[in-house]
Amino acid sequence: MAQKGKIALVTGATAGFGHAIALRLVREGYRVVATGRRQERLEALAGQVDTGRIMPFRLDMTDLSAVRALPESLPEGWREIDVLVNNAGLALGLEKAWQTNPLDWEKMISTNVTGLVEITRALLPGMVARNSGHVLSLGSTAGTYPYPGANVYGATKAFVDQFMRNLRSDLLGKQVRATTIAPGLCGGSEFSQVRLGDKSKADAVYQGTAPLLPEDIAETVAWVLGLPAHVNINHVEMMPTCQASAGLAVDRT
Ligand code: NDP
Ligand code: 8X3
Repeated sequence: MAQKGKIALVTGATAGFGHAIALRLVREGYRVVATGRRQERLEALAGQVDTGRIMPFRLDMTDLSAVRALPESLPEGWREIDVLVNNAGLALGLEKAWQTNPLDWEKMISTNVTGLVEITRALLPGMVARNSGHVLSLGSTAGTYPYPGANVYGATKAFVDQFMRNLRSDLLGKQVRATTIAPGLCGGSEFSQVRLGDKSKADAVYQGTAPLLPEDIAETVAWVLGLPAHVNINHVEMMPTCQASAGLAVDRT
């Protein structure tokens, strides 16, 4: 197995994409550090695979001193992270910009942007020193295509994509890869429930659709990581077949 012995750290592994990605990477031969705030979920995830394949590690992405303390705070034998999957993130609300709660904006920025850049900054020196590694981040189609109510969420995802592209510029000449995966409508996760705060509203988002599923994202992550070392995928945009980008809007009132 090509990835045998390598270590991947997946943020936000307690639900949705991160949970599916962690399990998929174990199947690919990685040992996985699974992070998130809900410790019991991390323990349950680790219990789904052979002992020693997943290391549950509680980490709040907005706790910058904990994020900056990586990798030294990881248990011995788990510190040399080969692959960082920046997956933890959230959207809050769909209100128009002038109606939003500024605290929601702050939380999205501190998780999707600040936490993501800080953990990348913490783990990148090790990858560069070993001249081997891969940083893979979850962007979104919302980072490319605006829609009403996406305001700051979409902007955080645009940031992620440009951060990954700029990383590649800095990393030119190093065997450290950087990739954004930007999915569109994806069900089977807690994303819409977190965003809308209500299960029935969240279910309505996917009603009558065949959305992407967390396993589709995990499959894409495995594909990107499994490509030969001389191949860097910069950006993957993926949508379910039932979705397309909308046209520009014109106000005719
Ligand atoms: P989920 O809500 O199912 O999972 C989000 C994960 O992020 C959870 O494991 C949660 O863990 C973690 N998380 C959130 N805040 C923090 C925090 N402060 N510290 C640590 N972990 C945190 O969402 P998805 O799986 O759907 O989304 C995963 C990523 O993919 C996100 O970045 C999202 O923006 C992006 N995305 C989602 C799409 C979708 O349609 N679902 C489409 C495109 C991109 P815990 O609560 O335990 O801390
Ligand atoms: C999640 C996809 O369209 O809800 O990033 O913004 S969308």
